[in-house]
Amino acid sequence: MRRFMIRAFFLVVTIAIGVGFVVGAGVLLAQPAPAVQVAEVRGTVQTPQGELPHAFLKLESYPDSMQGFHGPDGGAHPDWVTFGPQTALQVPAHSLVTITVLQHDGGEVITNDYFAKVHGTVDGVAQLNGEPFTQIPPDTVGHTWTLHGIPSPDQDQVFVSVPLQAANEEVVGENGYPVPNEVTFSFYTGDPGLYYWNCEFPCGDGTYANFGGAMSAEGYMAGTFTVL
Ligand SMILES: [Cu+2]
Repeated sequence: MRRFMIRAFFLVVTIAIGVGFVVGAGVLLAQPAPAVQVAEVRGTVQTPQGELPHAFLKLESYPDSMQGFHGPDGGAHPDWVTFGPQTALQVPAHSLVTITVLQHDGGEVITNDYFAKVHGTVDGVAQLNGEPFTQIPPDTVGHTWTLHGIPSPDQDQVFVSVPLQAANEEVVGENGYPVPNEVTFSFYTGDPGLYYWNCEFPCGDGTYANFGGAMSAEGYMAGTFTVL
């Protein structure tokens, strides 16, 4: 009888562990995209600062939140403009970072044409569909990708800003959104620190001259930039 009890005990434990594995695997597989996009390092690159790791990030910007980053039903704000798939970004310290943005949204006149110009990138240029540029007409800005610090004596100051040319809304792609403009730019990171990025085009709701809503919401037009 005792032997039977022991066997029964181990059988129950074995089944419990098995069920735990299946449930655990199911939970893992059901997870949405990771909350943080960690830059993919592809080798090193020779720079004036020496040989540095070359890290890549890929983002997209959309005129609404229905493309899947916020769930199939668009999440809490289906009509908000958004970046994705993540807005929390992580890159290595002392590296060359290259960001590519697929810009699927239309655009209008930007409030301050300073943000129609490229700032803080390698050689002060960015690429628009493969062509180098330093500025775009201020009335054709879709969004901007603008990285900045907060005043702090404890970390390097960083400022990078690149205008993302408005997509032609007359030319619609397979996913129902305008065919994107591909904007690519590179910049160097320094010591570790926590920075923030956002869009400087007034694409949010009416609060604060269209700088409300999505404009001030992490996960939409704003995010973190962790240098590790
Ligand atoms: Cu924007």
